[in-house]
Amino acid sequence: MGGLWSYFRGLLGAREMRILILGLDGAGKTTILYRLQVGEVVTTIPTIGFNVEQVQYKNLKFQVWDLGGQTSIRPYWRCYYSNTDAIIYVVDSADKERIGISKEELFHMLREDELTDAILVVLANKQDMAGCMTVAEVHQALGLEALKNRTFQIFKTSATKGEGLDQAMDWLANALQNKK
Ligand SMILES: Nc1nc2c(ncn2[C@@H]2O[C@H](COP(=O)(O)OP(=O)(O)O)[C@@H](O)[C@H]2O)c(=O)[nH]1
Ligand SMILES: [Mg+2]
Repeated sequence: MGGLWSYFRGLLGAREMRILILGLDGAGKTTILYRLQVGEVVTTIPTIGFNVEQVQYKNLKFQVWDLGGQTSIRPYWRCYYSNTDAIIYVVDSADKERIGISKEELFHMLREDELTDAILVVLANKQDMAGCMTVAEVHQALGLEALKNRTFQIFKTSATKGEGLDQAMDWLANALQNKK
């Protein structure tokens, strides 16, 4: 990385921008958050019991938590949805078993009123793993052709190798700039 802040420079100093990094556990979200090298990651555990990892750089705030699992805590996610500018949705391309759950979670979330205008970046992560789904297969398995009226793009990444993230962040920074 390293290019991140040159991409986002045009957005700094404007109003606060909020970016959520979401996906099933094990998809690679925390790895990506650290890869972005935004600053110190602070983990908070709200009393209702899910981990929220957060980093802030100037007016840019990234927040991360795991989807899936307990449905009882779902309503509390809403506390974090307001004023969300973008969602980075991370998928483990090697996890064919749970891609259906990942799809359900994604569309469940996109139905939230407060996320109507959020830009969506899907990262087909773990592309370095043998036998993983291609980016086209992930697109298909998530049913992304059904997306309407949403600024959206999918990228292939390997968070551990640091591949593909620059491209995705470059696109996102541009999309945010156009939205501003
Ligand atoms: N091979 C491979 N492993 C990855 C990649 N991204 C994350 N991982 C690994 O997958 C596991 C889960 O990653 P983590 O970031 O904790 O996932 P999270 O639960 O979504 O935050 C860790 O062992 C990571 O090292 C990737 O692109 N390729
Ligand atoms: Mg994590």
